[in-house]
Amino acid sequence: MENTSRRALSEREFERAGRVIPGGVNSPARAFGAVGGTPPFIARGQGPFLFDIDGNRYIDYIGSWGPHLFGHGYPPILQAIQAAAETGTSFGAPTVAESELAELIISMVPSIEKVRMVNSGTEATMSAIRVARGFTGRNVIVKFSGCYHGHVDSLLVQAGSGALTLGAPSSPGVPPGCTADTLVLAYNDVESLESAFREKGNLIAAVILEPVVGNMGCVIPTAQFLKSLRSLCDSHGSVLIFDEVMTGFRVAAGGAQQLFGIRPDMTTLGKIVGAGLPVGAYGGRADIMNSVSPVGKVYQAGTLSGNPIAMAAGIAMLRAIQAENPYPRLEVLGQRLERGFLNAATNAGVTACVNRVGSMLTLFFTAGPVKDLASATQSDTKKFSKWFHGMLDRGVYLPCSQFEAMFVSAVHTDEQIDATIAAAAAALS
Ligand code: KE4
Repeated sequence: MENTSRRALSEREFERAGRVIPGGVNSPARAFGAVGGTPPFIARGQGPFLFDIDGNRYIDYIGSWGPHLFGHGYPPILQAIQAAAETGTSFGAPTVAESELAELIISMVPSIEKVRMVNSGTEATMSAIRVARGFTGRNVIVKFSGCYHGHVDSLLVQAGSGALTLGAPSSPGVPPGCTADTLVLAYNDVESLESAFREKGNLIAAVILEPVVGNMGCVIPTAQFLKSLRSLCDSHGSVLIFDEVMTGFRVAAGGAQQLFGIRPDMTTLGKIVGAGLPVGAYGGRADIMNSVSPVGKVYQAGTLSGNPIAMAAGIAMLRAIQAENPYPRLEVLGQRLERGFLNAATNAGVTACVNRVGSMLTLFFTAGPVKDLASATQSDTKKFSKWFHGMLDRGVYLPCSQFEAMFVSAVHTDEQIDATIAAAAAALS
């Protein structure tokens, strides 16, 4: 088993970074805030591995927080990026590649009839909400506690005091007016959803959710919850938005909507659709998407949207998915890991449960079941942090928070899964 506890260069670089970048990171999720210690500074990725600047090798279960379905440096994607870079980096004018990626997305996600590229998942959800509000002429947005949709002002909100009280900002810098029309409900809580629609149905522009949650750890929707979402949005003329930034092309070629057989009105995408380059996308019913400028009046724009290099990466990724159909393999690997983690926890006498959909999973340090934020936050985060560092020191790189999902790639091998399970057993004992 690797010993990767020596990270002197990363410690030095973390100090240096902290002098010029807030917290030394360009996204707080990477700062190890929830687990303490110093994040390894990465020199390169290759297949299922990350290598840090101290020369340590890790089996990677973050995959850049989701994008790397085929691991790091997957040749067809790398070649596509290199070839695109030869022709230029950005033109600010339409290119054929943008239509190619749009056509691929539409062919794989049938609920999407038209799609607009942006540069991140946040941009995708921010735009989708604006379009839903513009299309319906309504203001209220329903979201669920524990779901994260990027740092959109109107979605940085904590639940209002009463179940049906509109939200208050959860971050400084977000004026109360931005969240005054956001209603936060509990995930999987059909009753509160029904009463929200009874009370405010004619004001609700859209409901947005992660159709498999990654951002409170992996949490799976009940069939009844999904069914109620679809029927209540139908009966009240509200837009159902599936935020598939994480689940899109991850849990199935057609995302969670294909897995569960629920057709949303709009879908947001990110991560895998850009193969690790900055791509987000939002799309859905043509009648809704035709309200977007320049066809309609809802304004949305972006200098680098549809960037040719990012499009080439996304096209190569989706073509690889179509050619390789990685999902049966991802299911087998995910199952092995789930079983191995549960056996290791049982043998160590540690209370834990696992939620998993395909290659997306979370080991929660609680008996469970974990079905919403209240049950997820029952987890022992001290035990998680100790396990996280035990795994990192044994060469296994997990998401640095109990409330994140980990990802297996199609290029992880049985041997790496077994080494991960052995490390888990050692780190839990
Ligand atoms: P980005 O703006 O980070 O590309 O996407 C925002 C977003 C939207 N929707 C879902 C379901 C998401 O999971 C995300 C971003 N996910 C986090 C990890 N849970 C990104 C990690 C980070 O913020 O650095």
